[in-house]
Amino acid sequence: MKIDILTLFPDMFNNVFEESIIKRAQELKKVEINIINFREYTIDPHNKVDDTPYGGGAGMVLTCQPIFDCVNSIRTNDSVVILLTPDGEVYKQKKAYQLAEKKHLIIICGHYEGFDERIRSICDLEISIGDYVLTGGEIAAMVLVDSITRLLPGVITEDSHINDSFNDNLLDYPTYTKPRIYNGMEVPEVLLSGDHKKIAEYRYQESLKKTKERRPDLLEK
Ligand code: 6GU
Repeated sequence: MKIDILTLFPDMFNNVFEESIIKRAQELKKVEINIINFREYTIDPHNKVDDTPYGGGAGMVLTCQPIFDCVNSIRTNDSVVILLTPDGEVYKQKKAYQLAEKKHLIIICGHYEGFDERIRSICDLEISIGDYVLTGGEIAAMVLVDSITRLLPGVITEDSHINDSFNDNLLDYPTYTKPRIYNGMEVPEVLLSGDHKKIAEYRYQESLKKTKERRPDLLEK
């Protein structure tokens, strides 16, 4: 998979993808991540990428030209163009799985007070990462890249994400490792039993219990 991220703040991405699983995914050529400063595409003599809003109001608005020209120069028939904006569809694990199937993602980070409404016309998808407002789409882009990359075949073993929270709309079950007793707290006996059927049933019940307590909304789906 190839992921192009369009941003005015490329330095925000320094080192974020240079650690741990995303670093390894790039080394294994499972994903190629490019950070593109779309200011390089402006035709404005002063390198401007924003302007005042028609009708008045506070703040500066991203103009169409640099983003249109940048997207048009990199998009192919395989591209999915994603706009990151707080008024987009709220991002869920299901969408991460869908996007992990794609060949090429183009992720546009909105910024400042907003962007020209006509930018939406070149986007296939508008995504928000939750009901709060960020100063820009950069951190949301990092969230998308992380959550999608870990799902790509060969990046982590499938076993590691098949039981993730949110698969089947259930939160993850509790896990334990050595020692068996720590500060007086014991590992549940069933996990030491070696009875895999019993263990699976225990884990399912714990997932269900935790989801009922913490996220009853998930069970309604
Ligand atoms: Cl994608 N962008 C901004 N600016 N704020 C957000 C967001 C995105 N998702 C949640 N809040």
